[in-house]
Amino acid sequence: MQAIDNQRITNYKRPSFVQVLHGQQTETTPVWVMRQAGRYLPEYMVLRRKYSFFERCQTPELATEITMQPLRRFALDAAILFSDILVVPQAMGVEVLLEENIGPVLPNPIRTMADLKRVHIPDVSDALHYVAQAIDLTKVALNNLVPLIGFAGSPWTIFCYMTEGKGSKTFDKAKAICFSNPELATKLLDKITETTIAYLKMKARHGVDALQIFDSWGGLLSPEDYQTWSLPYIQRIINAVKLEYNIPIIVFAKGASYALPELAATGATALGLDWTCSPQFARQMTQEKVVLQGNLDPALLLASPQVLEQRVKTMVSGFKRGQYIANLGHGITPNIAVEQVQRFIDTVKSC
Ligand code: 1CP
Repeated sequence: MQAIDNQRITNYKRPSFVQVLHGQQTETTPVWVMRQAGRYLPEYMVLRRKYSFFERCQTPELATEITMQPLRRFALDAAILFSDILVVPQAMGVEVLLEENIGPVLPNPIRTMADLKRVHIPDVSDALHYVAQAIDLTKVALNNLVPLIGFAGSPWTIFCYMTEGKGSKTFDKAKAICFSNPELATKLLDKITETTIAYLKMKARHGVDALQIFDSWGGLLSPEDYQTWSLPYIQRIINAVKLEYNIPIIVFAKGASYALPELAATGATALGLDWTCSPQFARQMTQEKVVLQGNLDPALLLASPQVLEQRVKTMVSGFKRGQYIANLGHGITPNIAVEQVQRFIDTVKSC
């Protein structure tokens, strides 16, 4: 395969991300970027033109290469395995396509009890073996110098796509199922949860250093509904994984800062924050129970260098050293210049 070297990292060791998650002191604030492997990188675009999205996810050499791309440019403190949250519904028997200019499309969404019969709990070591292989390969490339994050969507966020059939600003069809057919909603969420537990355990078994659960659409729920339709399923995952593995778990519930106290009580090691809450508010809501991660508005990477630097400094000093991992408040967008990512990382390191 051309343009792929899966070259090992040899020159630097970056332990601070794992140290912070294990409650240890560090000299610098660890930093990584959500969606750091993605479309703002010209070298990603080269592979994107040559291979389809799921080819990139399902070919371990390609997934490894894309995981490594941002690490060759930037002194990031963690790698995140290139994949997608939607490989899980795919493994459960639901077709998922990624359409240009539209995004994920699930042509046959789950809306009835009859539809639910099509959904199964797979043997993840079979259906998602390519993810395990990509982890093995990436671990070799990372050479124990940079930690690797494995991830999954939260059951609620996966449920949103499986019922709605595509991305949405409101996911009102997904919510309608919860409100009008709670039995169906619960049964589907149970299946997703069981699959996700097995999936994350597999990742832990293959040696990822931390897990992140993306509850990207958690914030679409009211505080009351969050307690019913998202939190208990995340709790089940944390309990099940922690029972077998001593691995840090980060929960990123976008737009759901109202649930920070409950999320801090789940046993999660760290909570990811979006930019709609201040460091002071997040700390007050969570006390000293968890590490906090975030939360620069990704749009600030479009600001002038001076404004970006000043806002990063304010953010880092707001969270204070220790129990903190710097990141954006959501994924980096394709229109960001690589120099601004460099500036973001350098500024965190200068604080
Ligand atoms: O090249 C392309 O056009 C594909 C764009 C793309 C990429 C780079 C998609 C499609 N997924 C990914 C990779 C991806 N997805 C990663 C890689 C690791 C990294 O962070 O570098 C991760 C962690 C995800 C997770 C993901 N996929 C989430 C949760 C995180 C978030 O941003 O909230 C979600 C919601 C998805 C669904 C998804 N997959 C792809 C897109 C464009 C979307 C979002 C669509 C929507 O808004 O509904």
